[in-house]
Amino acid sequence: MNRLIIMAAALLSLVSCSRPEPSTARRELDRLWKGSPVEFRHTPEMKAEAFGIEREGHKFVISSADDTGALYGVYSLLRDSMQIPREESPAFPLRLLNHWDNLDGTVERGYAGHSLWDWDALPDSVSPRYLDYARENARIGINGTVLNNVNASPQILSHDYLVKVARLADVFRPYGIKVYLSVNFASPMVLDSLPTADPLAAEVTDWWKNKADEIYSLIPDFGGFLVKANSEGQPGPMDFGRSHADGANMLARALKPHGGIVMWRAFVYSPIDADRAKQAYMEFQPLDGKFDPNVIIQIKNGPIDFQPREPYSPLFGAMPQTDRMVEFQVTQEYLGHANHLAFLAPMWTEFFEYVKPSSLTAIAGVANIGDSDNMTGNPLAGANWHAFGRLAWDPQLSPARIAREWIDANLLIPGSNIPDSIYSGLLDMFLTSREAVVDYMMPLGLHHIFAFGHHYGPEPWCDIPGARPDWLPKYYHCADRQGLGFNRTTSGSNAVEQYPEPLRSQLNDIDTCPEEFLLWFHHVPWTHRLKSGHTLWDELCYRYERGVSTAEDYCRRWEEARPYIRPELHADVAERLRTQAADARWWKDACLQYFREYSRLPYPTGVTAPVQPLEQLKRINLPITNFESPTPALLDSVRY
Ligand code: BDP
Repeated sequence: MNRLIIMAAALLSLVSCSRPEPSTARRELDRLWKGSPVEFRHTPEMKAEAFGIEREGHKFVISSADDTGALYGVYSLLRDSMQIPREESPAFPLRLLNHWDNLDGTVERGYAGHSLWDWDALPDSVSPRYLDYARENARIGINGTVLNNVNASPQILSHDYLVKVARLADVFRPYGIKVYLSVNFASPMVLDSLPTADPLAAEVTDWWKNKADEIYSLIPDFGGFLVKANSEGQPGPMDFGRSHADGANMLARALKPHGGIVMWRAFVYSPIDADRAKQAYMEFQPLDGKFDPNVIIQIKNGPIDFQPREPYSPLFGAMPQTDRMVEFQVTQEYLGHANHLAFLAPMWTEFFEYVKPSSLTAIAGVANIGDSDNMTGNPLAGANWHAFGRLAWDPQLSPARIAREWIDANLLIPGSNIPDSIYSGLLDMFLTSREAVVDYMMPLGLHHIFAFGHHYGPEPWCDIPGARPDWLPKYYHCADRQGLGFNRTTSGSNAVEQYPEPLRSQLNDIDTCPEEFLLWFHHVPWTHRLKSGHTLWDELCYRYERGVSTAEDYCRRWEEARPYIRPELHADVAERLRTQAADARWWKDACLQYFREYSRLPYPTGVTAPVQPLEQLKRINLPITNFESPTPALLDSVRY
């Protein structure tokens, strides 16, 4: 009897000390690896979201301080059960997707169909795809999602919508994902007819405080707000004579009692007549140190706007007393939409060569996700969603490793014995693809020579009477009889001054400026010799030519890999790659003929002369909106 009591007491004390098993982690394990020899160990001294994996005899032990860490450990073990023991923790505490989804179901700059969020059906009906979405994100460590477009409808803060948002938050919570919302600064005026949205007016402060209380009563772990203010027509504190700091701090104070944050975007167009590349810095740098601790300034990776290649935004180094985060664009607004292969891990790791991850509090990626069957439109674009999450977790991961992970899990027929040479050809396609896009669209630091509006094809000649000059290609390429490129040196707009030494002097000197940024910082004479020994004109021609031949080569490699690729993907991707190659020729023909009107130089040997006359290319009109990608059939019909 005594022994029984002692045993029961011992058992009871065991139960009370140990935590229950992390249920989502166990469920995922049972779903993906039934009967697996895995034990979870609660290790309170570990960091939030971190995990460790080790072997004990025949079993694997996943240790973590919290359930999310355990879940991440499961996905990590499934990805790699060889490198054990290991311990991992995320580089950035906040790793978010930004959806540019509108409440009417369209997705701004989204090329994967409509929004995944079925607002009409919510909250009563919950699509099973929300769970798929949560799992996909948790698999790569994403822990937050901003559900709606930065060009935000005030309606998202109405009670009806908040109830729908709460339902989504319930689905995502077990997967460690918090929900955030983009908010419109004029919401109090639109939703409740307040006479003002002045952040210093008491009625406005109260409105936001009450709104925050309402949100947290529905969603206790709500993440916070993302704000686009005083940019591209969006309302903001400056409409009321206040600063970005006044606006951001007012919202931050409403959220603070609940633990929420404000991500305030630095993507602005000042009314001032300065070089577009200087504006965010000019507007925000003087505000350094004026933001509340729960405000983070969200800065696009480059100073202009998600171009195929930009130098890093100098604002990252100019606000040491303010929390900063980077905004990458996963959706390919300027990189061929859902048609082109452009694996973006190399672009993002290039950014981290200049901006130390440890200087950033968080990381956001503008999502490339929609309601298409595979959620990303182009099946290969799934690799960019994967890459974003993986780099948000560990920015030191190599693009090759990330690409391999994705190819192995998503492209190849399981068990297919793909020969090494074909596999490395495939891998190389991913790793070179971003540079190929740069070559055939905007080599040597050219930027923003896209067609107005849809940002798909070339339009370096574009002129729209009445448009802001800094929305037009000529503002950026500055082609004339002397040369090409934007002079941002001390003799020009002096944007170089925003960079620290010694980089500033390096960029300022035409001979030391990295050639990939040459035309970003310099107006270069057509006959100036580059490192290759070629003149600028010849090098420009060679780069366009190289871009075209690389894109054509992708079609051949893809065909070669056919026996090893999942059949349901092969034909779809083959058609997109054909379109990519045709688009590359379109870019080359349009840009070289147009710039040649200024250089008046012959095409160098080895560069095939453009096929379609410039006048014909200028007439191409793509009737698409900024919510869709042109189909191959549409492109063929307008081009030939
Ligand atoms: C530009 C997009 C536009 C976005 C804007 C932004 O063309 O659709 O609203 O950025 O980031 O790249 O706010």
